[in-house]
Amino acid sequence: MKFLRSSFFPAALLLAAASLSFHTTAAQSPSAPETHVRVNWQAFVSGTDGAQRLASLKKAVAKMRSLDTSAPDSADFRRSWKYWANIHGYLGTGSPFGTLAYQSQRLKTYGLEQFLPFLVGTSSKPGITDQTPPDALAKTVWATCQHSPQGTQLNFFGWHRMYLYYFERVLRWAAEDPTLTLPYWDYTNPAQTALPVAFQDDASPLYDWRRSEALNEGLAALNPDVTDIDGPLTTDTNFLQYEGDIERGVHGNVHCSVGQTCPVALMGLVGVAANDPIFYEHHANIDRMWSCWQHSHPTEQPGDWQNQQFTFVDETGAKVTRTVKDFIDTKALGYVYDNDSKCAREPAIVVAQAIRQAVPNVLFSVKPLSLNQTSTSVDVSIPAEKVKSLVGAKPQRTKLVLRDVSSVSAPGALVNVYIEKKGAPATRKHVATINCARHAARGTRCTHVRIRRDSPTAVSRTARHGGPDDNVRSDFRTGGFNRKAGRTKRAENSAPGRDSARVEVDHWRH
Ligand SMILES: [Cu+2]
Repeated sequence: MKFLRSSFFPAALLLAAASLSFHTTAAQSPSAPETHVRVNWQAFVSGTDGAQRLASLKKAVAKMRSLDTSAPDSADFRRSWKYWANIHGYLGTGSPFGTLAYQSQRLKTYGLEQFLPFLVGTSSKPGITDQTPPDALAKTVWATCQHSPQGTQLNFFGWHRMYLYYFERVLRWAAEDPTLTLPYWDYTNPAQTALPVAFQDDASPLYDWRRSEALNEGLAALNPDVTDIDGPLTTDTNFLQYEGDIERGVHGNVHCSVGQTCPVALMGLVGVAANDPIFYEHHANIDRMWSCWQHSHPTEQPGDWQNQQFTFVDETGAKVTRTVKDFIDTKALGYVYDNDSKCAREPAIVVAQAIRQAVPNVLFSVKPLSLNQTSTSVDVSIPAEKVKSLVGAKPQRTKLVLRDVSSVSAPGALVNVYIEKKGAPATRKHVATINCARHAARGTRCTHVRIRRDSPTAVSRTARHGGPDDNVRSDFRTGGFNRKAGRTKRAENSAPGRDSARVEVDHWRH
């Protein structure tokens, strides 16, 4: 084995068990003309029509934004970006979310005044302003999003499904594209936790500057731990419990992670969150989680919550009042998700098996590795005989495990982990960004950061099937917060020589 080291740089703080997997995502086309398929973002922008789909979505968002200044009593205003954000929530004297002054004071009270610019704007960037519903219809539909009022029936899923349904119709109108279908950001897949690239382009209508800086620049990804829904999906016993767990768990985690923290505008503050285009791809994934539950609980009895009614506007600007009951079956609404049957990372039964055979065969391990550099590499050479002796007819998985990743660095530093086939830099793949900013205090120790490789990618194939060329390189790089002039050097407080990780390759048999 060999360690490659390059130039020096204070490294990381790490932690949090990141469990990464690659999924192959085939682009799907709608199977029946009358049913639209909401696909994950990667599938949406891939394939022969990917560029056209993305262009269509951008056109729709740009068009809706262009209507923000329409006459307040016009149908166009009711198809505007602002109007749709306001349906979810707005700030103003008539809003349950209070006024701009109220939310500003709240940030100060919480000691979060450094985030005030995201709310009130800067000298060059406009901030949120107080809104007044222009008419009776706006008074009825604005700020009606349903979020859990402590233990009662929520209709968090129901209201948001209706909201996306009508929003999608407005998108189609705005794009002049009847095939445009809202994609979802599948951050529940650990391989898709980065903010989709199209949202990082500051010239795009999909961009907003009021997001976590590192996420918005592609320097960090969501912590896959906070986007894992296996718990609720496999152990919750009824719909309302699941709905609450999703809302308070992954839903809130993503809002707070994208929007710096909570309650910080945009995404971190419910009352203004829907101003950010990523809101809709986030909520499409939340809506899919409802479909996942429905798929695995086909006989669950309906509850009273299904009789609740909500009012929206449609793509013509007309008022529509609908009952949640009519939004239970997405197929009847004209859409399905490309995946609502394999929503857990580890099906419950496999988890149970894994626990039973809890001890993996360790194929390879290295001594603790110091991470206090810009780039730290380690070659992983798995003996061919050892692999051969373990490979059976049953499916195999090889996991690269970073054990005991620990740090005394200040929060905010990031370490990116890559894997490549030895001698073939073109196969390099980013497999994780390790970031403990919100989850760890100084000196926190973190164990078992697992990077799972189980898909037929160039890199993992060799590891999966074994063989004499089963050599990969694991590569740790600091996040690069200092890339732009004037940027806070968040990594500068880390402690050279004291951050470390141990690399092992485990071979699991199921
Ligand atoms: Cu939300």
